[in-house]
Amino acid sequence: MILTKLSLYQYTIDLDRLLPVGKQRIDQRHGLVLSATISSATDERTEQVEISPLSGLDIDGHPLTGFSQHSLLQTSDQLSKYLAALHQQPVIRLLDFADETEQNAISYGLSLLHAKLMGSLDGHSLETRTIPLIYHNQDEPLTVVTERVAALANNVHAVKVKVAQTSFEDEIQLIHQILAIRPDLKLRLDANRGFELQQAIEFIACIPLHAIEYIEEPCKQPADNPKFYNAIGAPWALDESLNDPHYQFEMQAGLRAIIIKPMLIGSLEKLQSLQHLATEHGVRSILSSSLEASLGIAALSRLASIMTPDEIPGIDTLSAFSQDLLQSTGKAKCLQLGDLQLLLALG
Ligand code: OSB
Ligand code: MG
Repeated sequence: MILTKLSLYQYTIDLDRLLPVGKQRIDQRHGLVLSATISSATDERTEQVEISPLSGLDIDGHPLTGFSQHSLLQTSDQLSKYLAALHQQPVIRLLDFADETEQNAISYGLSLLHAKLMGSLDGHSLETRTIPLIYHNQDEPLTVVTERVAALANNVHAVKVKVAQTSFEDEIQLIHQILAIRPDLKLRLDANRGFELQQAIEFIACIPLHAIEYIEEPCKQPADNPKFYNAIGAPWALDESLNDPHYQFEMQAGLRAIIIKPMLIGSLEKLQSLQHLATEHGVRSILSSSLEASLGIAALSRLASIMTPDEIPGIDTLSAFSQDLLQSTGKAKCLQLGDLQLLLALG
């Protein structure tokens, strides 16, 4: 099977509501779509993948920090060079470039494209499950958030709540309101490294421990996370820490889950080895979005149903997108390739 057609597109999609990226907010998402056709004498198959590094500017014009290390331009530049080298080559060569690049979004995208072209993601359930993402934008009344909680389906058993964003009092109040509306809900809190050790302990002390599934990155200094657990007994999860190119899985007191964002981590092989190490230590792996559009979210959902069939991925971020991208999820407009900006076409 030879890569006979390769094309690269860029999309821009406005968001209907602001999405959190750590403490920052974005109102628009940009990314790339890579389309590839493989051909043999008798057969042909075309697949697309989304490659959207989480970088660029927030609503105040500040660069997003702590997520993808490369800009969209660096990504499209390197991809353009790779595609020229891949054109008319065997499909397996995608994996060589996935290994070679230091850009994790490209590594993920090329290895995902290989898997899709080989049919490895075919035939798994399309049922989309997600953990609702609850956060309070400063310009909205709190009732918007509580109404959203009240509207949650009964088969929703956990929600993700952003904390360490506004004031201690407001956030504790919000969490108590959530639990008053739905006492059965388990909380996946996410502090994005927003608390000093002592603040994290004091915050968690105000929430019933049995309601807490885990808190993502509670402490500013990740080395404090085990101390946090030893002080208060609340399990925690790693997210941002995995973005460090030198991150190596290491078991620590209270570590309950790792939040795997494939677009930030890299190839499917790398995701699987990370998951394997975590599983060996009884640590859960939760796949989660890097704010991809619907094409990327559909792939993530497929991947989660294969890699982590017993876990629900964190992909509720798609609900903020004003348009779908190639894969319809029922939004009024679903962008097609012809609607996107063509950057490169080979074959
Ligand atoms: O803080 O976990 C985060 C998305 C992009 C960047 C950072 C984060 C997120 C999410 C994704 O929260 C949604 C989820 O994990 O449920
Ligand atoms: Mg997080």
